[in-house]
Amino acid sequence: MLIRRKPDIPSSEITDEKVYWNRRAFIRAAAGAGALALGAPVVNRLVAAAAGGRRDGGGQQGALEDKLNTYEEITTYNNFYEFGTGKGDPAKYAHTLRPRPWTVEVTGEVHRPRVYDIDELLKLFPLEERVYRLRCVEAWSMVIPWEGFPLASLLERVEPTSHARFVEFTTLYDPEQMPGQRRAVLPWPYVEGLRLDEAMHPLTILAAGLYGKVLPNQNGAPLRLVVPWKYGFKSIKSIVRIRLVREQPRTTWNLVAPHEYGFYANVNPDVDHPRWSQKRERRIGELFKRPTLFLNGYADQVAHLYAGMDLRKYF
Ligand SMILES: Nc1nc2c(c(=O)[nH]1)N[C@H]1C(S)=C(S)[C@@H](COP(=O)(O)O)O[C@H]1N2
Ligand SMILES: [Mo]
Repeated sequence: MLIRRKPDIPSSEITDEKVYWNRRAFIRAAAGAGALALGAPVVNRLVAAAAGGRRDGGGQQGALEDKLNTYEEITTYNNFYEFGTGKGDPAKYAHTLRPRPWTVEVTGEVHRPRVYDIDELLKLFPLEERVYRLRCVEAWSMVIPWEGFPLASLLERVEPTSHARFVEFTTLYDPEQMPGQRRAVLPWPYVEGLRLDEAMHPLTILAAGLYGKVLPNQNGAPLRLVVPWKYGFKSIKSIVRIRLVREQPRTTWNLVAPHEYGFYANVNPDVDHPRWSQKRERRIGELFKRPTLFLNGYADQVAHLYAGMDLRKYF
């Protein structure tokens, strides 16, 4: 079972997040702004089952038991180097990003390449809520209620050719909107990639909102990738191009430090980062570190994608 429907989360988990429950208001507001989910009568509450509460997986815990991080935590502590390298920088500086108007080009090895206006795109695919863990390679983590749709829905629509084997993603390049790009801290624009089967997996989503609100700039507005079993850096933000390709694409962090950041970047407590351990993580908001779960707790759903691969070599 890939995705578990969870109708009720105890309100004690989210008492300070009243707006989160105001689903109808969210949809109305989004429709009014022409921003999100027109034609989506219901936003489904879907929760990734993870290795959820199973007693066999060596004490693995699922996202179902995990407490959500607060809206404040999720939107004020993260990485988005286009706005600076500090964890507080995106929240401080991302106001210069203009997420409308915005286009997303879907191109490459596809039969129906297209440039989508973001609002047009969001009318095509109803948003669902997905509660996913995010595990940063720097050994901190959060639990985030995203609003998004499966990347597979978009890819199916453009009809990949038989040559398509990988998907390349590109972030906006515009130093005026993204002042961090004026400094060569990373090669710009930020790029990422997935194998086609990873991209087509139902856990892989494009997110346009969180906590029932339109995605804040600092979290990758207007559209960003979320791949919950991989380190956070795979989840590229503010996407302008999705290209299906024959060869494994280059990825920003792999270009910068290939011995530290691989193409796969699967969350793996057994493969340490050369400069620190990946065995444990600090859940933002918690005092004590907790053990990191293989594939971030999503092994039941995605381990088959890596059957027979040496995950120390393909890290
Ligand atoms: N374009 C772009 N996307 C990016 C990054 C970035 O610097 N630029 N940082 C990545 C990293 S390292 C992490 S951990 C996540 C963190 O952001 P989130 O908490 O909003 O998911 O975004 C990822 N996506
Ligand atoms: Mo990260």
